[in-house]
Amino acid sequence: MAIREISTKPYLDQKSGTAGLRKKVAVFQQPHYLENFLQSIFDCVPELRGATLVIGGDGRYYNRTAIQTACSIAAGNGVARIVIGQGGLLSTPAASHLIRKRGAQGGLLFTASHNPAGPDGDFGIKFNVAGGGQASEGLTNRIYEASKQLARYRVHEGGQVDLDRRGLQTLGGMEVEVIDCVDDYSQLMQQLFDFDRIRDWFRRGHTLRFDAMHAVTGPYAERIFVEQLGAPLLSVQNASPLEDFGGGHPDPNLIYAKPLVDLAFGPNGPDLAAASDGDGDRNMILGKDIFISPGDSLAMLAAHLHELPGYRRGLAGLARSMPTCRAADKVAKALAIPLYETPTGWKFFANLLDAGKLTLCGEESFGTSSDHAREKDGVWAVLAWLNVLAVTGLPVKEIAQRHWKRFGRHYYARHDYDELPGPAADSVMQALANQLAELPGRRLGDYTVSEADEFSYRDPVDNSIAVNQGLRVIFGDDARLILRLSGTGTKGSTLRLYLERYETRESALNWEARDALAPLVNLADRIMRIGELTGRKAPSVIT
Ligand code: VG1
Ligand code: CO
Repeated sequence: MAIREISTKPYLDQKSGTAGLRKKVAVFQQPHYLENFLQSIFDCVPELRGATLVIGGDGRYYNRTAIQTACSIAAGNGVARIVIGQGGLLSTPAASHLIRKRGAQGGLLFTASHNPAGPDGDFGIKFNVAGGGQASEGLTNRIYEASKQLARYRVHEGGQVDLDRRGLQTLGGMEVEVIDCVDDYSQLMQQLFDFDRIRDWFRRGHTLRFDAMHAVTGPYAERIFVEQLGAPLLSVQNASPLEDFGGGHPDPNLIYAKPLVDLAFGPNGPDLAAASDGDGDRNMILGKDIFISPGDSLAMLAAHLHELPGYRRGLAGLARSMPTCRAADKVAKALAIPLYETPTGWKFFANLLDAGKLTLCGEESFGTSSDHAREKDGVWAVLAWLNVLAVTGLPVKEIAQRHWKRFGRHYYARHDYDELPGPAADSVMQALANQLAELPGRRLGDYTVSEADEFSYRDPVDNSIAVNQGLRVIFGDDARLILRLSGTGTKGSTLRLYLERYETRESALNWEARDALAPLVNLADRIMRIGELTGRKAPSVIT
């Protein structure tokens, strides 16, 4: 048993996207593929030598194999201690918290989030840095550059980690600590939320249905909602994490979590229905007969957060990704706190959170979280809603309606065109880019374009600049159309069209989103000609 240096040839495609490196499982199974990428990380982050590293995954196919490889490479690179969730499981936010709590110099998260799993599905790796946030754009680029030059990796040969046995083990000179994947996380949640009050809410007969979609949040939901908060066992469904997520698509939205949506809109819907994704960082919130869009959820939580124990001091600031609807902006204004607009991807919130400029942030893609972690957090969002319901005593629908009355309503939808040939997707982007200069001032239907641009972002903390973050057509406060290319897909190109319309008239607050957005869909057709340029008659998914 020794540390060996193995010579290897670089792969040229190890470029991370919006949230880590995501590829088909078969790509990761190529000889040395995983080892190469991991070694590139260790080469770019020398602080890991002699330090603690957190490892976990969403439980998908190949998770256990990848974790064994990661342990050998970590031992080969002089990591002092590894902390791993039992069974190789850690939700993304729980891993982020552990990195912070243990003062680790980083974390390896094996997940492709909501992408389908199994031998023919996707696999992925995210590297998070000290402090718990995702590697910055700069670091992921350095890792990519290193991977293209890589000639050898260092590995500890012999021995395996027993992922199922809690406690301390060693691998070569490295300590390995296998821990319960929920303990630390649930302790943190108890500091942030009023568990007594939520228990009371359940005792008074209120109901929850949480869909873990056979992914990582099952154990978290059972422990927290059922054991600690006293919700009946049947409040959590699809609770056992499976390697193929039960053949499903653990993406909590109106399409992939349809059974839950039907339940919420059915005769005996629970007071709160919610779901999370593969790695536990997304959330969907529904009440009886109502779906709360992620942008609304962010705004409504912002308006109520100071009523919850962990947030009594108030909010330092709010942030949303650029395509996320501007509902949070209205709340920030009312609270007289700053609102930051960042590019898509949680990594852009990290600096603001570290600098204490932010308390709450979110994305339209069903992501919400606070400064308790450096990742979005599905179970946290559900607890926040439970706590708001318990404190206000109001149903979800009433909270939403009062909110819209006070702040106005942002109707919102995202249209995804999946698996397009790259050139077709690029041509749509290019066609819109070509019009940006001439759009401002033009009257289109009921709207006038106030601005049209390509979004770029200067980080207010380190002044780094991210360009090429999506195309925007803005109609003042009234509406926006946004177009960008996804950075998480593993097949072809995915085009995302985001539509937002703002209404303050009282008679216009309770429309169906689809009806409210119909005029904007027409406008988008006129300006962007997606159907004509891609041959697609309709989006693949509307959320
Ligand atoms: C998507 C979402 C983005 C999210 C990212 C990772 O990225 O739009 O908001 O942060 O997924 O989420 P893209 O580039 O495909 O639009 V997760 O839960 O997949 O880690
Ligand atoms: Co996710």
